Amino acid sequence: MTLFRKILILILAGSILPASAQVAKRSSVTLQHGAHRLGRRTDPAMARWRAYGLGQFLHWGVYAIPGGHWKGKYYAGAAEWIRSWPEMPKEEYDNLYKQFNPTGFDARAWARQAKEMGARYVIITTKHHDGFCLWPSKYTSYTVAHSPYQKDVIGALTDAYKAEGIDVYLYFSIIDWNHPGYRASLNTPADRQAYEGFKTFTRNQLLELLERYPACKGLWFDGTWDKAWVEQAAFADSLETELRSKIPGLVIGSRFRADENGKRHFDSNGDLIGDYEQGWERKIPDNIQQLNGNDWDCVMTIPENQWGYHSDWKGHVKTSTELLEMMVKCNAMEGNFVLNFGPDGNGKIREEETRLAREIGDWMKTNSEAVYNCGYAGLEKQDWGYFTRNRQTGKIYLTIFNRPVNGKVRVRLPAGRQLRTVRELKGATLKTEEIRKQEYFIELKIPAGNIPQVLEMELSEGSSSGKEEEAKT
Ligand code: H79
Repeated sequence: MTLFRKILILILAGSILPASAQVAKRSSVTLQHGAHRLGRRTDPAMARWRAYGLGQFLHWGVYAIPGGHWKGKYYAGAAEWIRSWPEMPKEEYDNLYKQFNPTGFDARAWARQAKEMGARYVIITTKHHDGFCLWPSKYTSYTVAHSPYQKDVIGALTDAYKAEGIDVYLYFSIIDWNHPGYRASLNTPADRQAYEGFKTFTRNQLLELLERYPACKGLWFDGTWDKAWVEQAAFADSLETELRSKIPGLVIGSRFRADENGKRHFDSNGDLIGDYEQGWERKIPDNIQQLNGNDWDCVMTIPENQWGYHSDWKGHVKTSTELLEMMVKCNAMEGNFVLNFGPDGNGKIREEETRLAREIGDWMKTNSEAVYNCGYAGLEKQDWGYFTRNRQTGKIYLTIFNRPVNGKVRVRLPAGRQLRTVRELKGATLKTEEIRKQEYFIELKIPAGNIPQVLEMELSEGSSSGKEEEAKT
């Protein structure tokens, strides 16, 4: 091919690329270990991930035994961090596994409850920062196999959730306070040598997990911010490729690896590393612009910051309507909402969590149509709540969290779109009134209550008939 033809093809290719990819072409730095792809994944496995809407997070480990207390003292931090508390003798914590015997654990009961709540996927802690493994890893003795319980918790959960039709994702912490080679930073040649052993161990464990649990759809990494790990761009990049080769379609977020300049989540060119933005922990973006068109998840705790079991929650505990609002807000901005549960040391899910799961599930039974496979509707956010749009059917939903005192929802539409009909889900068509050009009232029928109501709206092309009466000011 002549050089001229090559240049011509490049120019033509540039003009047909989607806008997002063209923006990404601004990149100026050549990277060995940056983003592997520009723009969203378009394969069926990722479409499946995108459609979940609601997920469950499970934090379970030996930290559930002290449950935020030690020798009568109250630990105010996140319960799964109790080992790092000066009041907690490390030696004693590292022997807690000898008491791990959750006789009340019933994987099927957890899975049923998650199903009833409406969760479409679950993320399970295989190993948190303390290093304790809920599966019988060959590469350390600090596992459930050496506890009095002995049985494979990850195996039981994987089977039980799969049986309920809930996709399983495995959480894995790179921070490992139990492994002798783990370091937060590498300051001496001895540190570097020790860390090489830790890297081999990490690779072995991850490959082991994917081999043992091939139904796993993705990995949710945590504890990747320490300098020692951030410096492993080449290793982490090739490991990610290796992991992906084991399970086709494997979903891995932006938290796993940094680029060679130590940039995390977004590489040195600002491009997302991994399949989705994984930085929304206990927080939700204000608007869709903040997400730059990327897939993303939000992982949320029920109290302010407790993931593992803490027997004595302090501060605000979210209600089911608050959680539902967070979920729909995420969905409306194309995100998945993942709600955390921290079962106790005996394997029971606490009463507060069970009640919330039931309340969310009750709502989902009638309204999940506005959640599953629903994303951004292309309409501006309005005061009463959130628009969502089903990616397959194109149906547009309104979930009303702030019911106006006049009982009417005010909907503004962009130029060129007209409101055709609005109805309750499986219910009556509602009366609408055109207030002015591109602006309508929808008269709600059901009385005000504390249940967020969902409506389905049909639009048609064309402008509304109302006269434009712009006041001169
Ligand atoms: O697994 C959950 C957390 O334990 C983990 N990510 C979620 C999914 C996480 N690890 N670190 N962080 C979140 C952020 C760091 C928090 C800390 Fe603290 C601030 C560690 C020490 C001070 C909060 C307060 C936790 C312990 C005390």
